[in-house]
Amino acid sequence: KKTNIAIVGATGMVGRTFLKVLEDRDFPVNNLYLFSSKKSAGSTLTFKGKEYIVEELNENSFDKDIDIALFSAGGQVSLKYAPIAKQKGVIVVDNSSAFRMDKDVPLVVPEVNPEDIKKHNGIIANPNCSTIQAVVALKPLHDKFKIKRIVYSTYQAVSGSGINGINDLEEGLRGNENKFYPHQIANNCLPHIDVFLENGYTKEEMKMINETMKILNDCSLKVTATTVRVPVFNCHSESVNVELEKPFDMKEIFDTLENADGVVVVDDPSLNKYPLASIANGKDEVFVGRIRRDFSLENGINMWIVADNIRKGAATNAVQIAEYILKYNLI
Ligand code: 2RA
Repeated sequence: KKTNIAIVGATGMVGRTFLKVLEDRDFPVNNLYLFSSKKSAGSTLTFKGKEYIVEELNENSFDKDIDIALFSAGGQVSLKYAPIAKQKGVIVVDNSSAFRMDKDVPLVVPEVNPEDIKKHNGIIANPNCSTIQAVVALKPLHDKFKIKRIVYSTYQAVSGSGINGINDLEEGLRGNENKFYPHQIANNCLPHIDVFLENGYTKEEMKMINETMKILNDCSLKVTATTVRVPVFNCHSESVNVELEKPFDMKEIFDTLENADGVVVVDDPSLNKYPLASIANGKDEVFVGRIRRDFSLENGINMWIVADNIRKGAATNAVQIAEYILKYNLI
């Protein structure tokens, strides 16, 4: 069904990738409206060979005939404009963290909990990139062996911070001062993504913990996280330790992951084969390897999970949600 799409934050890294993914997946776009801040308004972006002018976002932007609006312009823009769009009957897929933990806002990874899309009240939240790639691999294990506890250790690319992160790494590698990160990102791992909270964790770590429980719909899960910024331009890598309730043999674990929706297993140490950012870059799958038993637990495993944080971690996940909105005839 030909759909009228709006992109809010169209000139940002995720915004531009929304356009690319809509093209790659031949999403049935009818009218396309591009919105940005005043700073970027007036520029043009190309979609399917046609040029579109980026307009400045304002209160009347959603008076047009828009069916679905993809937002990726930061939490403040979402908090202000997503309710306006919703009020005009637009379904908002929001990539910011503004509404993710609202009880009446579904938090969705299509390979994990697509049915939750049907419960939307006008806004559907895209999870944090580092959470998305983890739950795609964890969901099939949870369904089959019931997860008891998860320990996340992430190695996150600078593209997660947008152009500021990329600039700091580029400049840092040239020996120039960083401007955005609190310390030099070149040749450093910064255990500091987003801001520190009273409990000693960062917002990024609490996002992974809280979002994992909501998406897997299981508040009995024990989850902890350490999220780290590393000098990699794109793709997040994650070491994930999982304690399962049920006993298993490793063949079952491999079979479960190899048959999991959205997962590609890359795992052959004898050939130095394991997931890498250079493999995941530009792709939409979640790459899983270094799959091995955790001998310190009764039923534990370790995994290494890598994905493109701008594509599957943000833009593609949101477009897949839009595809389900059509599939479920919600517009
Ligand atoms: C980051 N996950 O990597 C956060 C937001 N994209 O910075």
